[in-house]
Amino acid sequence: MLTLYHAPKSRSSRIVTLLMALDAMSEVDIRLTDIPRQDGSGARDPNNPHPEGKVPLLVTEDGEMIRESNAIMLYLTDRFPSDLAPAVGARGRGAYLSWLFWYGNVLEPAYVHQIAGLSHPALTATFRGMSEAVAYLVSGLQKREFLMGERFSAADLLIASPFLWFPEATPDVPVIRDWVARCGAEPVIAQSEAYDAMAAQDMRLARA
Ligand SMILES: N[C@@H](CCC(=O)N[C@@H](CS)C(=O)NCC(=O)O)C(=O)O
Repeated sequence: MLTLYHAPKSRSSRIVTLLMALDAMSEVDIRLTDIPRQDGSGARDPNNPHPEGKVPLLVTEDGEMIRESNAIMLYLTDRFPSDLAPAVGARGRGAYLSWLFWYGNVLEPAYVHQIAGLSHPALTATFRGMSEAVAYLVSGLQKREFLMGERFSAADLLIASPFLWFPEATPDVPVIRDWVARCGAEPVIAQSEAYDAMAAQDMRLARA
């Protein structure tokens, strides 16, 4: 069985959402894991083997550790084939890979730099900025409901995730706002939020 180290209401929540969408929750042992939170609560969990104590971390049956949300999502969508992602060799695979890696390599850095109020020519040269990222996202959503076409995909799940957590950070562009709303209306989003609420409660009770 696979093992997922998961902290409720964190970046690992999107992995739980993906597992639900893939109908693969029964294939994974989900270990509820504490992490230090930015509000000062929480602490590193000594049982979490992630080299930085972070989540998500997926461990395979033979003990291989997979870190980084997009790597884990790619692994899971390959391992559990579905309409959420094109298989190797299928049409759209290149776009799918590009969206997953663009999230980690470009969007998240640009988003964090903006939140931190950072600006430097080296950052701009490497990542560009949020206005370029927003323009790219808008271009990807032209005449389509979701990034991969007419269906919700794992790429939508990943890329919409920061805007679903922090709606106020959603770029004020109708195409993006409407797409985030469509993603948020996917039934697995509410299911995963309900799972996390219960998991957070279980963790509080276990600590008390
Ligand atoms: N790039 C990583 C980021 C993982 C990450 O920063 N996770 C946060 C939770 S939202 C964490 O574990 N923080 C605990 C810490 O910083 O020690 C990914 O997307 O998987």
